[in-house]
Amino acid sequence: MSVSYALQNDLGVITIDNPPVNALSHAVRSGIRDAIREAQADASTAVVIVCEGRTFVAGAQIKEFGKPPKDPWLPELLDEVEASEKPVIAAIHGTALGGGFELALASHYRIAQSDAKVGFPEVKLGLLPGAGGTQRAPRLAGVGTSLELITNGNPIDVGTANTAGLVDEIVDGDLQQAAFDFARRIVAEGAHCRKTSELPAPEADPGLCADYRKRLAQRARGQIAPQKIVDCVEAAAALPFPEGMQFEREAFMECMASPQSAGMRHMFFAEREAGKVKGLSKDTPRREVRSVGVIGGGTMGSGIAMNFATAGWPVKLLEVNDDALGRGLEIIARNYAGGVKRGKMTEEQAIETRNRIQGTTDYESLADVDLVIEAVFEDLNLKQDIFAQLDDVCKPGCILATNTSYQDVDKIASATGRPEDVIGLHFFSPAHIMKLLEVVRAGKTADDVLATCMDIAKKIRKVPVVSGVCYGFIGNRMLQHYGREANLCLIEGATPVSIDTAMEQWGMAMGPIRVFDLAGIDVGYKARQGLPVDERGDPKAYRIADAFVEMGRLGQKSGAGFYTYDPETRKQNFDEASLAVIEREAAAMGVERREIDAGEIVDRLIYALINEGFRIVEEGIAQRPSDIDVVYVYGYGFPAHRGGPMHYADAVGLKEVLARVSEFRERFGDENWTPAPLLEKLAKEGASLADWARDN
Ligand code: 3H9
Repeated sequence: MSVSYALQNDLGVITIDNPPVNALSHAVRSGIRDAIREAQADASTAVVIVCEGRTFVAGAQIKEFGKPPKDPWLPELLDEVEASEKPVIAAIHGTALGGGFELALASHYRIAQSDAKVGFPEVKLGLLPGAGGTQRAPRLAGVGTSLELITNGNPIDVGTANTAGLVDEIVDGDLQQAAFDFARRIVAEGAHCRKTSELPAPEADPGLCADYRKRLAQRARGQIAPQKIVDCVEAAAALPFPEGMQFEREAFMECMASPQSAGMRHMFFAEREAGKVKGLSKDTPRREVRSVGVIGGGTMGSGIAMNFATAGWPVKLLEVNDDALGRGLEIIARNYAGGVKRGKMTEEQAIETRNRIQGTTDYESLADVDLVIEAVFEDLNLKQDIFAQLDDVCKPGCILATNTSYQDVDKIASATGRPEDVIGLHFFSPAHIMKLLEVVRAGKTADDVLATCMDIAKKIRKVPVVSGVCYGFIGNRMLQHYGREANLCLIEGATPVSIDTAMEQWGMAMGPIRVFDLAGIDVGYKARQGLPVDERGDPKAYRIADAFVEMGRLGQKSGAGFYTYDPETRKQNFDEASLAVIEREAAAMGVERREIDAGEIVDRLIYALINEGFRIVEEGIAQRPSDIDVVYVYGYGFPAHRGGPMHYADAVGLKEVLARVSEFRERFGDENWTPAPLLEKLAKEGASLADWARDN
């Protein structure tokens, strides 16, 4: 039984016990309704709602979304809770989220443990609170607080909630006892059922609502739910409660039916699924990691070191000499100072955290660490030399990780006498901020090394995704195809502005040409120079970039790349000179430039990404299609509301994807556009990737 009811002396106690997070499944909703009804008829003077396990109700049961609704529907259930003739007290511990917080707001009083949190994360699922949250919260906390709470989706601590009027009392110690005492006290004081819905409507604030609409249009570009949340909160001030509820319900249903929410709900489960390694049992032993070494104090190594120091680990940062080490420590100090400035930590915390990172130039000092991560530049010989040295100095059982983006982790492992201890941990720049961590399982990586690294990833607040070994792993291997199409569109007739605008309007956080400039176009140039000409690929896909590099336009860092950048403001500009270079290179390659519309740009870039994604799935480089979605949303700025590239392919329909890929093959040739066999197979069978993933 997920909900039980008991009359305990003078109090009715509803206990919700639906692990892991007490989600409001159909059984829980029915159980609460039955319990509330029973309480009306018995000798109880008040009703207390408590939860077993680690948390109060964390929201609706997301897995039931998209299925036919079953009575009682949450809004009606909460109306019934609020209509109770005996005071209802919600006793909150852990997190009261979404529908769970709505249950608390429909209760007449809220009492919470001091470390509990409350909030409305619905917006992160492409939804809005659909059981009165947008109507009740503003009546308690006002329009401004509610707008912020509901549109950003992050939970707040109960202290803040108490100040805002959303929680009545905070307790330390035994919550249930405190809730019973509270209930008896209010009954003794003659307190009545305080109905949030009967509170006066909050004061309207059209200026603030307009401001939010504008900000959200930028911050959550293209997303429906945030705008609808503003509409609903505005309605709370303008309409009587029942009509406000009706307004909220219609907005909720619209969001629920949208592909955006389907994409974001997919991402919620994809992120949690990615942390599970197929074939690795939950009780795989872990290695103890008490200290960490990082080799390389460049931007990447410094960011990696920060992750561990911030999570509390002592870190040794190794560089080749004192100058390089000084520069690395300087980057770290600057980043932490930035954190203090942005209010992320106090000055003291920054100093304490920074002090966990110790510089060294001596490999011997890595003798006692439990995990080493190498983050030097992409040169296989250099990496192999480093791993041979690590093999000499590191203690047995130390995990030896490489942050390589492209190199063969098996070859790096072969430089040691203990390949089972070697793994890839591929961070994304800036490493102390980006959430994604590709965990590269090499041919001989031991299970306990992999399991330990998956745990560590979560402790440093990353989202880990396991990848097999191949050139570029999951993310960068796919990116090559996306980047190639961006470059080809450029030479064939598009401009940096038209490409970036098309991709950003479609939802990418940053257009590809801007990304090239940000990363530095000399990086690819140097890599190509190291290859024989016939291994560099189609020159049309890199001739323009090479021309810019040869002019000294390396990207943002040199003040110009595809774009120019104002030295003072860093404002990006696209100038005639840049266009002239593009036109000149196109002419030199014999390409007649043409108008390319946004639809073609988007489809070529995204379908190139997807087609390679199918190969990665088929080869088993990714464990499952949804892992690729996690890589792209958390590592490459792919819009979460499109659910990642592989979910997007399913949403479009694989038949249609195949048709478009085949059309591009006709127009642009086999080399870049031969459909992946798995795409062809599933499209012809009328199946989806999600179907395939269920069976594989
Ligand atoms: C809503 O409420 C709409 C209403 O306004 C209106 C309705 C009409 N449903 O995250 P974890 C699973 S929308 C189903 O790893 P943690 C999760 O998949 C909802 N399953 O734990 C995982 O399963 P598995 C608004 C859920 O300790 C397991 O629980 N609420 C749900 O790191 C553990 O989860 C939210 O969006 C759910 N609602 O974090 C809250 N929640 O073990 C979403 C979790 O098989 N949840 N699961 O992989 C969270 O934010 C976190 O789970 C929480 C715990 C903070 C609670």
